[in-house]
Amino acid sequence: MEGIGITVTEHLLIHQKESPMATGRFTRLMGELIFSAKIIAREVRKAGLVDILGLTGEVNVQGEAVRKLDDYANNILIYRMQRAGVLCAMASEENADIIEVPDNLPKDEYLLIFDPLDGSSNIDANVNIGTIFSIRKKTSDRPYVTLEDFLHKGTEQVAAGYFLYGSSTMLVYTTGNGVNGFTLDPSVGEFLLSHPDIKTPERGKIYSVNEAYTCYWDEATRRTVEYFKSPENDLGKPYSSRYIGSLVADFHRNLIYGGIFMYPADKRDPAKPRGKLRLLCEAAPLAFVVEQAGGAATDGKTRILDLKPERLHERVPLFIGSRKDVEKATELMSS
Ligand code: P6P
Repeated sequence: MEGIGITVTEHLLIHQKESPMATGRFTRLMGELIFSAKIIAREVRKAGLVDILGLTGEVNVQGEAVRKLDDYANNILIYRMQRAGVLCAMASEENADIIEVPDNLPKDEYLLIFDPLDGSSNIDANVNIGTIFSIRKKTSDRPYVTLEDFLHKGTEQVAAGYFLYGSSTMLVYTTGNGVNGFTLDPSVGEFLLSHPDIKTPERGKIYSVNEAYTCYWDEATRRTVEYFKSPENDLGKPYSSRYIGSLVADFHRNLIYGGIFMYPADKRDPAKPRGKLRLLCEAAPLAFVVEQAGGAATDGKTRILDLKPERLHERVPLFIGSRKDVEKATELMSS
């Protein structure tokens, strides 16, 4: 009988015995995360119809105006994941401090870090947005969780990925054994394996950067971006410029087609000398995914996964995508 394809739950169970998370707790964690994303996807789909758009009047820790859908996604994830019974704490891009699982709820040793709705400034324009997640394990033997438990290198992630709310809803994630993509079939409410074993081209033809900030870049950054626009580059012709302004959407397109996404440091805001993107909830999870797909990610000098954060919301410059493009950018940034 013609099946409907492999569901993400089947995929998790097939690989559960091959993974260090063989106890089923990891499968349960992913199951709850997927359920939360289905709820968020439902709200994103109807955002244009219900008065859920617009501002809540609040401002998040990043100083950005919080839109209702942002808030909604953040609350859904916190509420559901606190009840998953496998976490001891979480950290959200929208919350200043870590979020512990209350004592009256079941706990375990996993930590979850997420950006609940990245690209949210595009919500009103119906542009693709996404949820980025990073799954780690508490390694300290303290009986309680502290901020220190989150401030570890990206190499310690046990899993990472993102949900993309676009023309279709997708889940792309890795547990360190390659990258797989799943597409939500809304008719049955299941994520089905649609992109097995994703590998990103070793050199792309696309560069993604917001060139409005050229005047704020240092000389090395300008030289690096100019390389991708030059007919003298290793591709032998200028790369195409593609910039959506929604990290998950820009990242996903480059993952599939090849290319490089850059968000360099700039001199715009003295409070953000290392750029806008966050290490723990954006750069590190996407760096894990891209490396597992054969790509690379650096801050212009150092491998993203080797960076140890000093603060929960630490920001880093990000050069991520096809390996040869990132290597070239890192070489030029360091020259
Ligand atoms: P800019 C969205 O607000 C976001 O955090 C990322 O999704 C996106 O890549 C970036 O900011 C866009 O920033 O400064 O180019 O508008």
